[in-house]
Amino acid sequence: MDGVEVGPVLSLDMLSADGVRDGLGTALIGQTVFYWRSVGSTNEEARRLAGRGAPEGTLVLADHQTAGRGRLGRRWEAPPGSSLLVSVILRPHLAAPQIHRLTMIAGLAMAEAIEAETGLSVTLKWPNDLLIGEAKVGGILAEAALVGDRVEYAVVGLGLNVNLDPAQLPGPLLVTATSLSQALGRRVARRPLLQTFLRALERRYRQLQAGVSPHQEWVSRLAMLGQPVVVAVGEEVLEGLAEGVDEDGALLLRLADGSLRVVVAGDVVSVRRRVASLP
Ligand code: BT5
Repeated sequence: MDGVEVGPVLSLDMLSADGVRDGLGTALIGQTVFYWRSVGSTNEEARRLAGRGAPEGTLVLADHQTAGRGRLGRRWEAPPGSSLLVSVILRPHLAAPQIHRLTMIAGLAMAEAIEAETGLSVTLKWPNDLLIGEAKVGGILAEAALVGDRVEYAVVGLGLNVNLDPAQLPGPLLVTATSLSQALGRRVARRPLLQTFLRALERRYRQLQAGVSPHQEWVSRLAMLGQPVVVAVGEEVLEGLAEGVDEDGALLLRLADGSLRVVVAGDVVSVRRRVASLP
């Protein structure tokens, strides 16, 4: 036979608007799907669509981004076809400071989906990373348009390294990043994983809208609580004990002078290992 045989794994890996809707079984998330082979940023597209009145639950999906974004203007890197690059438009009943709850439910939903589809264990790293072991496998970027103190709409973007070798990523990410295929030693079909994620996200979003807080479950998945950490907050570098996180996702950091610092946004740059002293 000439040509490349499209085996079951390969065809389930292919993304399309119809393919994602097929057998999805949600009532809200993914009822409207926009798919691009290549786009600037799915979050940018979702914001544009939301501003023009796109319905809640609209999903924006791409196989490649030319300007994929992380927080604070950072880049999200993904070779074409290697990843899940998705953004969901939501119109939650939340006050502005509660927006991080969307990052919590997206992280929990994706962790649950990865575990169900692959058996891999996933932890979450404050404020918005998904980890396998100590390496970053995915990240979440939740953005909101505000009217006063209320969220008019939110876009929850998620990038997940599915089938990639971290050596394909720029320099330093070789050591800090991983992918599902690297952790498993085999490729993973993206479509079933995406559908499982969307179902989990819908369930968790409905609970959130009904007033159920994801905080406790999020805390139980966080990688570094109770440990000494180094946190970058803009130009400032803070060292302390990661004592907890509050309901809105801020990190509670106990500093060396005994005071408690509430860190609303920042990055944990390292987790200090305790070195057991020798007798
Ligand atoms: C994030 O930001 O981790 C959120 C990433 C969200 C990306 C999705 S993709 C779909 C949607 N559309 C978008 O335009 N964005 C969202 P942050 O915590 O700021 O982390 C960014 C940092 O992660 C970068 O500065 C790199 O160090 C690292 N990084 C970039 N690409 C990576 C990758 N593929 N795997 C692991 N780490 C990566």
